[in-house]
Amino acid sequence: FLPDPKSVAIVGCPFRGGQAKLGVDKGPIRIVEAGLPEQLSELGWQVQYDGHHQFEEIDAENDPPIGKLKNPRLVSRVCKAVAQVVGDHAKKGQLPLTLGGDHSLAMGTISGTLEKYPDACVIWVDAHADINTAETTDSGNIHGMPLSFLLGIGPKVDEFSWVKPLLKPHRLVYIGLRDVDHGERRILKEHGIKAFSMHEVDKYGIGRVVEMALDHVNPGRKLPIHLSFDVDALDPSVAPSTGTPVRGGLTFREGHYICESVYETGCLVALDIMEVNPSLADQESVKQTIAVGCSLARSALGETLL
Ligand code: 5AB
Ligand code: MN
Ligand code: MN
Ligand code: MN
Repeated sequence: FLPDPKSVAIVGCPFRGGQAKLGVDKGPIRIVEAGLPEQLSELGWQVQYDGHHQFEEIDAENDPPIGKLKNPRLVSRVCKAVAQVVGDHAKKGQLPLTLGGDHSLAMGTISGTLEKYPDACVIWVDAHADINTAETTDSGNIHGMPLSFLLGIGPKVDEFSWVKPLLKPHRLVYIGLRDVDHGERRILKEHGIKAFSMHEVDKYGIGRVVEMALDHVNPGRKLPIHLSFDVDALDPSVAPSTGTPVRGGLTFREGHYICESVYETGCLVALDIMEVNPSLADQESVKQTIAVGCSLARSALGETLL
């Protein structure tokens, strides 16, 4: 899908409005400081990095909840801007690599991808399903909801009417789930959305799981792939610095294996590395989590083991 020479555009998104914890907005800054742009050039990619995305400030007083949704105007405005930037890079034949920031941003990144590639499929690697609706959410945190908007599930929220419900349930697959809310379970069942939880990873091994996941969303390996990777899919011993860690996650190798396998399909057109929060945990853990964010991105962009 991408013209030669391959070109990646790093979209740094220092944003935390989709959840309550401070610090996740520092994730992209630390990942770039750790040398990701240079590492990707070394892999042979042309790298465009124009600094981090600047988001206009909306202060909390001007952004009261809409129903249960917190910071709705801020999240909506930021995601809309991200959709534009990601879509523009994709249209230029570049692979947008978005660094989060919290996972509400994926409402923007996937909207941007679908603008250029309407038949793209989404591989969502996460401990959580991020598919709550305005009705089912308990927390009101929009980072737990982006997929419901992209799929057009749940009550319409005017503020988010710009999000086109272009994602079809059979074009979405999960890997790594282990903390799914009740309402979310019902939605997954009702819409027949395929999910490989940690139970399936244990049962079949990551090799079979990735193969089955790809067979489901991309049977002939002919469709473009958007890979959205929440680092909390990894076990907290591997990626400790994240806002909503859940034990029993993917090993270091399992996470990288997913990225390597997606690269091998030759179909990857967009990548998100989300939810790295350098303000959580001790300095050693922070360094480790940032390094994992970088190495996941390198694996998805073709760093080979041999
Ligand atoms: B993340 C929870 N389901 O809706 C909610 O980190 C957690 O982007 C969402 O996966 C976690 O608040 C969102 C309880
Ligand atoms: Mn998560
Ligand atoms: Mn997530
Ligand atoms: Mn999280």
